[in-house]
Amino acid sequence: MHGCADELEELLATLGVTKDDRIVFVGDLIARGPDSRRVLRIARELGALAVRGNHEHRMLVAYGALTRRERGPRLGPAHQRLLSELTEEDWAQLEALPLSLEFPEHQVRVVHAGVVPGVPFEEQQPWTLLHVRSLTALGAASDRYAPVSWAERYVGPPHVVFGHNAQAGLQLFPFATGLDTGCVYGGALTALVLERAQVPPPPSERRDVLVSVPARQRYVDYGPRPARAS
Ligand SMILES: [Mn+2]
Repeated sequence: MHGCADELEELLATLGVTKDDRIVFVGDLIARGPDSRRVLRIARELGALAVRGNHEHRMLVAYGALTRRERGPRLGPAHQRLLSELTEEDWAQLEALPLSLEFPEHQVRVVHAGVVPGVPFEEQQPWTLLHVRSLTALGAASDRYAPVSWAERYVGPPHVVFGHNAQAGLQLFPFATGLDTGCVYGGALTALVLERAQVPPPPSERRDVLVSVPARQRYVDYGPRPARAS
C-alpha cells in the first residue's frame, strides 16, 4: 500500500467489497507514499487483517526507542515525519500486526516478504519474513534484488502470498504469488481475489483472480537498487 489511499479506495470500489468479504493486506501499509494514516484508517474501518511489513517493523522499533527515551534507528525525513504523525490508535494497530497469517481453507499463508524454501515455517527467522527477496548461492535469505526470487524455488504447500518486491513486479509461481506491483512508484495496486475455500489457481490461470488499478501518479522515484552484477 505504502500510503496509496486513493488507489486503495478505487480498488475496493472496483472489487465491490462488502462486509462479507475478508480483506488481507500483505504489509507495508505505511511510508513512502501520500497518506499512510488514511490507509490505516481504511484498514480499521474494513476490519481488515494485515501482516507486518519491514516499514511497520522499522517504525515500531523507532517508536519503542522514542517512548523509552533511547536512541532509535536512523530514519529518513519521511519516516521521521510519520513517527510524529501517527496517533496512539495507529500505533496500537501496527503493534497488533502479526508476522504471518494462515488461511487453511485457501491453503494460503500470508507474509510480507517471503520464506527460505525447505526450512519448516516454525524455523523461519523474523528477518526473513520481513525482508527476503532472493537467496544466496548457499540458499540463505537475502534482501538483494537478484534476478531469481526465493519464490521460484519454493515448492509449498502452503501457497505463500506476499508483497515487498516491487522491482520483480507480479510474481506468479506454482506455490507463491507476489502482489507488489509498485503503486507508489507509479505502477499499480493489485489484489488476489479468492472465493470461499478457493485455492489459488495454477500460474497460467492466476491472472484470472487478480484485479489491479493503476497508480494515479508516481509518488516517489524508484527506490530499490538494481541487482548487482556478480
Ligand atoms: Mn517491504
